[in-house]
Amino acid sequence: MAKKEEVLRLMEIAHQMRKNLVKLCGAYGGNIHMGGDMSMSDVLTCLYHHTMHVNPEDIHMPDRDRFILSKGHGAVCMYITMALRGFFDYDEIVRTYGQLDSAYGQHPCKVHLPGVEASTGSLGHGLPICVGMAAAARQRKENHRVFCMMGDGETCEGSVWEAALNAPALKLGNLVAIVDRNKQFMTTFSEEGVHFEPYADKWRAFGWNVIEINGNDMNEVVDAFDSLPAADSSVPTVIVANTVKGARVSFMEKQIKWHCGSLDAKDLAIALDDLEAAYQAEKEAL
Ligand SMILES: Cc1ncc(C[n+]2csc(CCOP(=O)(O)OP(=O)(O)O)c2C)c(N)n1
Repeated sequence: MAKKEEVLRLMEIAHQMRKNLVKLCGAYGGNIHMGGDMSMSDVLTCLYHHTMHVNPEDIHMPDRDRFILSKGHGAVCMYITMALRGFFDYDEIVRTYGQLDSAYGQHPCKVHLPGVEASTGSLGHGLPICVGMAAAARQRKENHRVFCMMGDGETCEGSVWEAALNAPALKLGNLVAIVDRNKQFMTTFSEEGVHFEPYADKWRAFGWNVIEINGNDMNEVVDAFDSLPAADSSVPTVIVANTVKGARVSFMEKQIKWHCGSLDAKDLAIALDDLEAAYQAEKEAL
C-alpha cells in the first residue's frame, strides 16, 4: 500500500507539471497534443519521480532504468516531467519548443536530447525497441527495467502485437509496458473503430502479467508500480492504465477536438482553475 505522504508528494509534482503544460500551450503559437498528455500525466510523474532508477547528474549510468515514450506525440509532457526531475530547464523548453533546430521537438529526438532513449513518433515502434533492449539487458546480465508507454490507439499497430508475442517467449520480466487506455484515438472513440474489449484479456492471452488500474489516480498508479514482479523474473508486465483523455480540464475531457489544440488567454485561465479545483478535491479525497 502506497504511503500517503509519497502519494501527496507525487500528486503535487503532477499538478505542477500539468500547470506548466497548459501555460506552455497558452504561450506556444501552434497546437499541442493536450488530450493524451493530460491522460498520461500521473503515470509519467510516478515513473520519473518515484519508480525509475535514473539520475539527471549521470544520464548514461549503465544500471539506469530505460524509458521509451512510444506515443511520441506526447513528447512535451515527458520533457516537462523530466525538467521537474532536473533533466532539463523548463524555461528553455518554453522558449524553444517546436522551433526549427530546437532540441525540444514536437516528437522526441535522442540525437538532440541526451536523456531520451529513443526517437519516436511513428507509432508502434516503441515496444519492439523495448523488447530488444530488455533482451540485450538479459544477455549482458544487467538487472535494470525497460519501460514503454503506448497509447491505446497505437496498439492497433501490428508491430505492437509481434513484440507482445515475443516478450513472454524471451522471458522478459524486466519489461514493463504501459497502455494509456483513454479510449480515444485521434479522430474517433476507440470502440467505434475497432472492438478492443476485452482489452486486458488480449494481453493475458499473449502471456503477459496484467495490472489494470485507474491511471489518473496516483494512489493506484504508485501501487501498480510498487507491485511489479522482480526484474529478474520471467513474465513481462503490462499496466493497462484506464484514463480520461484531457483529464481534469473541463472543456478538454473526452473531447475529440482536444487530441491536439492551442489555448487562448480565456481558456488558459479556465484550464488553470480546473486543474486547481481537481487538485484540491483529490487531496481532500485521499
Ligand atoms: C504510424 C503512425 N500512424 C499515424 C500517426 C498519426 N497519429 C498521431 S497521434 C495518433 C492517435 C494515437 O492515438 P493513441 O495512441 O490512443 O494516443 P492518445 O489518445 O493517447 O494521444 C495518430 C493516429 C502516427 N504518429 N504514426
